Amino acid sequence: MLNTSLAYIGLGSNLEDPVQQVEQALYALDRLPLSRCVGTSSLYRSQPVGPQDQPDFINAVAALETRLSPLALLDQLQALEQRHRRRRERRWGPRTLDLDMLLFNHTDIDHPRLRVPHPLMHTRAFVLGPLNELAPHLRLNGERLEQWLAPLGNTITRLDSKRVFE
Ligand code: ROI
Repeated sequence: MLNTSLAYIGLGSNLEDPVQQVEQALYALDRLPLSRCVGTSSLYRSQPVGPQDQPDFINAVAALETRLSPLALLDQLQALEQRHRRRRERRWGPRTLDLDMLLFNHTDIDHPRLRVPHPLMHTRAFVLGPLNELAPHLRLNGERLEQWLAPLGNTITRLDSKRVFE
């Protein structure tokens, strides 16, 4: 594809068969307009960060080649969340599908609807772990992902299944 950007998308679910929610969303990302999935991490299980009175999460990260603008991609991600019957209820509560734009090329975006790099990604093992599997060369603020991961402890478990788009 010409004029493509590379975006990294974080996926998370802890309701209604989370493994299936995440696997279906990985396929759906590959079918977004002007986009294709060029890499996916394994799936990872972890305890909830934030309120503990909710089920464990399944997380993954996908690399998406896209000709969409960042905001057009955000619209597509939010529409996909809606198709997974996501209801925005309490803050940091359980959800059927959460899609976060983590990175978009090397662009910094500070828009009322969208901040990229995702402002909390360097504090979250459930994002950094799968991202490091998929793109170990990436750096955040000049530091390798492993260096951001080290102080966070070993809080995520990799599952066996893996989806690849080629
Ligand atoms: N905790 C984990 N482990 N994984 C998530 O995807 C996740 N998403 C969230 C909150 C509720 C902050 N905690 C999470 O939105």
